[in-house]
Amino acid sequence: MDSLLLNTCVFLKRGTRVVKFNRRDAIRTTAVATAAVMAGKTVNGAGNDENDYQELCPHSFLTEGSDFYDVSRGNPKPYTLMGQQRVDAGLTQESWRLDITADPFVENGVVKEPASALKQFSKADGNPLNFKMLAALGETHGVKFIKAMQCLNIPQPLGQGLWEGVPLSVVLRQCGVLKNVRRVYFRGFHNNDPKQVFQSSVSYTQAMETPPGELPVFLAYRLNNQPISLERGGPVRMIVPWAHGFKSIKWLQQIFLTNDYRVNDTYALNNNDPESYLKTAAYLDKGRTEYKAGEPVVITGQAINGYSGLARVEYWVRELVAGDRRLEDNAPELQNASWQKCELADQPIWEDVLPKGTDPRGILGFSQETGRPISWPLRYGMISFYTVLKGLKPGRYEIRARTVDRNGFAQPEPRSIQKSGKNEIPTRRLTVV
Ligand SMILES: Nc1nc2c(c(=O)[nH]1)N[C@H]1C(S)=C(S)[C@@H](COP(=O)(O)O)O[C@H]1N2
Ligand SMILES: [Mo]
Repeated sequence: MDSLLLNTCVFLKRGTRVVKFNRRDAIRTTAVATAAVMAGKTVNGAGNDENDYQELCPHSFLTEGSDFYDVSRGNPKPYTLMGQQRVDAGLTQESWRLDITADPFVENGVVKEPASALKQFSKADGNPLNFKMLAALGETHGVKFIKAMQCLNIPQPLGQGLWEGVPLSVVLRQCGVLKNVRRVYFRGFHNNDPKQVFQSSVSYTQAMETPPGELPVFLAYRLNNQPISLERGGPVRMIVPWAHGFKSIKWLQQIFLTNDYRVNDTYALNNNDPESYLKTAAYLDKGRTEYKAGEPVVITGQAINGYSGLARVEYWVRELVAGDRRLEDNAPELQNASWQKCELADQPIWEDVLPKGTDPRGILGFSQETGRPISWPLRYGMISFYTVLKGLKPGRYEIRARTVDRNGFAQPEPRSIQKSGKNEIPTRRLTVV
């Protein structure tokens, strides 16, 4: 199995030797570890038995394209098209074409002047941008970085990839002088059906002026060092680093420059906040629901390092007694509970988790000198967390986890409104018998 599938934090100490597993091994090891734990042994190298290990981070660091949780509209979904239909839809590298056009839109009292671009690209005019042109820009201006994909509406990260492509600013510069452009829209292939259009946007400044140390919006054509599969939005997909998934438009075929400053992202029509940034939040893994007394209970999950950064992940064990109510996230019991710190996964051994031949010094967010990330966890990436509970008496329990961001806000705050990022406090229920 290829090195891509190596997990991040299954570096379980076996004496002084670090043992690494690929995912298939990890599944097997989980069984071994569970058996070890069931036998009442200790975990995480803290014990005196050198052969004990426990699976504390059951996630591969990079997610294979086919393993992402898929969130796709369209009927039929573009990736179900085969053969000639796929070519006709422009969904192969050879047939892919990109329009970049200016919107003539004006509206009395709202938008005074139409947007314009010195040069436009379009299929209609016989001069669209093609894959070769994009790849040529990538040779001199290419960027790559690691980003977690997370749907604003789903309480579980979709996956994390090493994305590679060309900054939107570089592509837009091919248009020469732009006038009256306040927003940049992108659309994918949607069966040529206006009702199916799913569009998203960034402001002109967000497209053109990446602050130092920040990550640019870009047109991606590689994922984990492979062409992006059609299922993952290839041949070319937009990636908006700081945003939830709905800004990262798949099957990209149109860029649309407009002077309409309003954020008319399709996602907003379902009451989602189109200007929300990736939310710092913890998501608990599912796990066993029953344990024997004396058996350690392993709690694992993943946290997104969102816009406001991640200070720590915490957990709270609530013992349930007869008559206990269901607690809302803002219940005083929760707010006054004694939250404890979870362990965060260490950095992986980069050469083991990156695709073969990837020089980490060339990844944005990594030092060009040392090849180590400038921050850990990675900006807009995710990190595994875990804790091992010991000595739980027989009873029923609820385990909760939450992040605390760099501003001191504990999840779900400051966004109690779930339409700006699904980040309720996750809860796992279990019984000790
Ligand atoms: N063209 C297009 N792009 C799209 C979507 C879509 O339905 N059509 N879904 C968006 C949403 S809501 C999310 S969360 C992400 C999901 O990306 P994934 O399927 O690669 O995990 O893609 C985004 N890009
Ligand atoms: Mo989404």
